Amino acid sequence: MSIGYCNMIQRVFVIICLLPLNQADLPLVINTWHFKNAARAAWSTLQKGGSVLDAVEMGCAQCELEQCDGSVGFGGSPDERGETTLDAMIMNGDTMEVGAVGDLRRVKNAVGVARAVMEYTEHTFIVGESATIFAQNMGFRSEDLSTNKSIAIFSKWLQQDCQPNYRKNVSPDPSQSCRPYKPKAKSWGPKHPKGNFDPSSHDTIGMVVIGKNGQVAAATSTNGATHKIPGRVGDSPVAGAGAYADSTAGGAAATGDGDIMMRFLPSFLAVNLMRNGTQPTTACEIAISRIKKYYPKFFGALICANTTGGYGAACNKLPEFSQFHFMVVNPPTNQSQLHTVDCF
Ligand code: SD4
Repeated sequence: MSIGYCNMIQRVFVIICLLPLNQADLPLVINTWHFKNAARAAWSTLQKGGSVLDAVEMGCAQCELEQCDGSVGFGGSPDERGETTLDAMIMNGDTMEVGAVGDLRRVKNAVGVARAVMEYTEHTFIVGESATIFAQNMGFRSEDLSTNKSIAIFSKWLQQDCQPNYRKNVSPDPSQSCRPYKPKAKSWGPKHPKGNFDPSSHDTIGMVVIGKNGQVAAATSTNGATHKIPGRVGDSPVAGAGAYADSTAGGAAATGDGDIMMRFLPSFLAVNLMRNGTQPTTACEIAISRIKKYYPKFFGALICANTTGGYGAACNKLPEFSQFHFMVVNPPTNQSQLHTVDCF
């Protein structure tokens, strides 16, 4: 064998050794917060031969059933009228199809309805009462989403003069009084008020699943912001904001103050950065930094994963939010593991 030939073999060997461990690190399930059973549900769906779409749907549906942290599913985040309404989306990174519902009423399985929008219509996003009618027609059960807990949260809020709320520049003074409100003529308040999102009580599930061959799906489900104005839809069901999936790059999902975050499409931005080779953690950090520049006190976090099984997360540091937890399942352990990232 000539020396040249040996060198070539050596080089090929080195190159093979340096390649990312694609197959070894995939499939991958990653989701926001400590929602372990959601990660498990997605993983077991994959193990049973389900697609990445089935996995993200089942993962988020698990949280809807469990009412994860009271922020997902029925019986949480009553609005100004005391009603719980749901937002959810699902995205297929192979076909770039999206199904989403916003302000969904009286149907518990919001991510299931989002999937139905994707599978049974040419639309992307259906909202409000019409989304409920669509869901009923598709065979979803219609039921009251209120619970004793959501009724108690609402009553307490009424007793404390509707504090906190999301109104501004209205009279009577929304920081002291309930509605009805009217627009205030002059002397509007600060441009970027702190916001009413309480990090301790807002935990949307956002999930990304990467299949063995790098297929990407993403989904979200939430009951949104507590005491929101009726009809308010957050970032979670908006493609590119709440989540994004692209099988040529990766997936991302957000949690936090959706009213602010949706203005920056952080999930889209992070996926686009990963497409250009940026590592997942850095992609998440850049997307968070973009928002931070305008809203330094916003509450939010992002999870990112690429098609070779790399993953990461980032969050905006606040006095009451210094670390963000997320779940990961991948080989070789096949176990759901809690990860923690320090916010910056
Ligand atoms: C929303 N982003 O409706 C959701 C809420 C959330 O962690 O994620 N909380 O704005």
